[in-house]
Amino acid sequence: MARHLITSAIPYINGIKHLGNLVGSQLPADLYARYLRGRGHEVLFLCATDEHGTPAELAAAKAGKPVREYCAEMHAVQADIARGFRLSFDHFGRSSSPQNHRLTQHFAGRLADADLIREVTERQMYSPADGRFLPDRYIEGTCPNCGFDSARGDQCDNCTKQLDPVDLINPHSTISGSTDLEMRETKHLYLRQSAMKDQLEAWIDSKTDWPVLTTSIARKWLNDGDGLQDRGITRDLDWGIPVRKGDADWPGMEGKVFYVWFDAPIEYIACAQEWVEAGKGDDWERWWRTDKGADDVSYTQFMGKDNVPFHTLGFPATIIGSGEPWKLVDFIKSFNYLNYDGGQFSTSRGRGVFMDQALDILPADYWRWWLLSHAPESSDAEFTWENFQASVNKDLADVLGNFVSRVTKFARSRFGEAVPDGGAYGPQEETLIADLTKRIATYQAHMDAMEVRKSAQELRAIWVAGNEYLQTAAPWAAFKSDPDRAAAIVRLSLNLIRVYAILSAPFIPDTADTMLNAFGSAPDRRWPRGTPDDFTVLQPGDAFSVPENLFAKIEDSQRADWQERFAGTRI
Ligand code: B3M
Ligand code: ZN
Repeated sequence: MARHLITSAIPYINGIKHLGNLVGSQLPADLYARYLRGRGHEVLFLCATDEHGTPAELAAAKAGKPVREYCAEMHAVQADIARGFRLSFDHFGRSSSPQNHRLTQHFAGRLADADLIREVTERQMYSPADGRFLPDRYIEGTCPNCGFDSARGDQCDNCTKQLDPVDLINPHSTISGSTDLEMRETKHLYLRQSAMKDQLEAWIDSKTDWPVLTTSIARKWLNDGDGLQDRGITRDLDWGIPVRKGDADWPGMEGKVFYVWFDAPIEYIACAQEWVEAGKGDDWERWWRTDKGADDVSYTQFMGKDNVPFHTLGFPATIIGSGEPWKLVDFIKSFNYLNYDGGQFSTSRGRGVFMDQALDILPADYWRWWLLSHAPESSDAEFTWENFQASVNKDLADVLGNFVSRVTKFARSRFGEAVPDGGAYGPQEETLIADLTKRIATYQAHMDAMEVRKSAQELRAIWVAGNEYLQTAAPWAAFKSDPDRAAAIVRLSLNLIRVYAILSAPFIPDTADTMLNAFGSAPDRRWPRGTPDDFTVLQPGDAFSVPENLFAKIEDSQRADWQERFAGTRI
């Protein structure tokens, strides 16, 4: 038994996530967490909402709510949807928690003491009417390139040109509308990542087993142009973690907050503290402090590829730079993008299927299966309704659902609702068991390596093996001439349902529960190895019931209906 710390990239608070977000971090992290728990390991699986930054402030303003209230509400909404998808977080925290405030300020203090932070004086737009410096996105004006009249300070949405607020013609504050803007000097903090380049590079070089997608992105940032750049870690916003040096004020930094990407990864640690505070655990340090036992922990992070630089360089710079014995990540599993029906999923444009909408139309397991079995691992992947319908109908309904239904219904009709006896298993069963022993070992190897698609393929092959066995053994035919033989086949097949339930639970947890519940309230959930003893767990005489149909097929009319409903943009 080992200890595994698992974190998923923490989703932004500003709105409900789409299926592309889900499959890029939270869902595969959940798959891995459930698998490791199933194997009997000790797991701490953490996620949270990422609540700071301009997007949170803007979304709250759009919703007409104070940002604190907006974040609390959206956190509850996201937590509820996460439960709906059966994401089995041990804690779903908040980056705005007091724990994260303290810890972020603590790290900043340590980095300053280690001379890894420098103060930079910059000239920035100041709005006397608003009484504050304005971040780029809070300034709008006419684009000097195309003449579009509401270009943002950082970019023109019309011609996509990257802009600087000073480039804008007739700039104004989006808060007050004031055009009385002036350039003033202000100070910001920069994390001296450049001073840590060699250390970070050596660390990345030591990760020879990491996916190329992860290390190539890190190396690009380490060696692009002038090499690793120092990074601004403060912003002029109201909402965020106030800039302090540990417990002390930071002269000149009054009214500023830390940049969201500085405090968000620190929430991984703070979240473990929140977990303890919530009474769900009693010791967070044994997960996070290498001087308190975390040396034995294997730590895996899950994220989309756009998050990789912050996790391979930014956060490690914070951890290493602190000079304290914090746990560093052992493995980063990153994902490409999932596209939607010929284009991109887009939160800002409301394009695609969002998590709440998905659950409105079908149970979580349908989505979990499709998304995981099509995870964008080696390249970007695409969701189409045709493909979704085909996978659900073939894999779930025809293969797994059909097996369970045929076995239990046949068993009940011939032998009643108890496992029949029928004596010893024969050569057909031995062949099947030998095949399953191999396949389960392969499945485990893929799961251990977090090869999500390959794991799904092998699991499906394991389901197929059962169907093929049933087809050849043909208990309905045997029943006429040799009822004992039919009973033995049924006994094996009922045991196989239990084995399938446990193996499939990481992918389709609700269905797995339904399958296991067919055998009473407390069936043995020990992870199977596919050896003969797995097929004697359910004994002759043990009661079972016929579960309800596990999966309903998606009809062409439903598919067409959804295709149309989700063709446009979310309002
Ligand atoms: N919230 C970006 C994202 O959701 C960001 C991840 C933070 S992980 C510390 O893709
Ligand atoms: Zn423009």
